[in-house]
Amino acid sequence: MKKPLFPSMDKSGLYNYMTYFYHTTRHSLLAYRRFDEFQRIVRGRKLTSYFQPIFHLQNNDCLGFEVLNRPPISSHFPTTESFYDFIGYTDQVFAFERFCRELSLERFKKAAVDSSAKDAVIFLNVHPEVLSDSNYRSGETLQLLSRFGFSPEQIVFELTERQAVQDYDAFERILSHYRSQGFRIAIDDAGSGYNSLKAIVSLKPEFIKLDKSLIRDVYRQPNQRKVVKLLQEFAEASGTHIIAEGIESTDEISYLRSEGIEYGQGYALGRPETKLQSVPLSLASM
Ligand SMILES: [Ca+2]
Repeated sequence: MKKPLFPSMDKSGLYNYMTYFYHTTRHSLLAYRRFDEFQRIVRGRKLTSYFQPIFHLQNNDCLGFEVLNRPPISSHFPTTESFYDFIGYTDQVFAFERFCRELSLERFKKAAVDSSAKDAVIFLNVHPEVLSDSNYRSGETLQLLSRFGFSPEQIVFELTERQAVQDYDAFERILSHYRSQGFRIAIDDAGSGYNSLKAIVSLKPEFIKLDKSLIRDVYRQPNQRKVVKLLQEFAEASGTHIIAEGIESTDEISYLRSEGIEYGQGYALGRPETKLQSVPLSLASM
């Protein structure tokens, strides 16, 4: 009797195929369920908008608020990061950003009622590619602002280096268009990698937000102190404002104040809240 060339082939081939089929089906099903959950969150406007204050470290004035939109925690999205990572893999990035822009402004307006904060600067996180989207360039954001009674001078777009810009010359031209309308730009997470430094030099932002990894225990970390000093000198020479992010202790506040760092944001000053907090938590007691 003729023996099969590879006796185990048939059996393991079928097994491998079934395993592959099982995993891809399960994966697709999971992706479908997550997409369904994502749509449910958007349609039901189930994101919560938080406002984290940014203060002048020298005189305690509130400069403005960064808006953070967070989804409800669920088994499909156990963290905010997992929710935003998922959107990045879908074709919904632009539509979702547009939705968030509107949600952020609407809720800020609501939160600012009966508050002196209605003229505060509003920091919005945006995907660099969204700014290149023709809908935005044709004035959709301006229409949105006038609907809620805000001016472009109140808006700062925060660009993170996590979504790196490819063509800086082209992007700089897009930013010029926004600047001519009064909008300003912040480079987020600055000092956390090479791209943020390139963005700072190429895009000439109005604000540089120093990454929390530079700020953590900065007063006792000589290398971090040097980088902060360097960025501070660069900012002063180029007319840019510095915002130290992720400030969590009074020692960090004291050090940054003594070094003349202009603005600060972090838990030690104010947590992200659904209400507007325009007095710093710990600066007032110092
Ligand atoms: Ca940010």
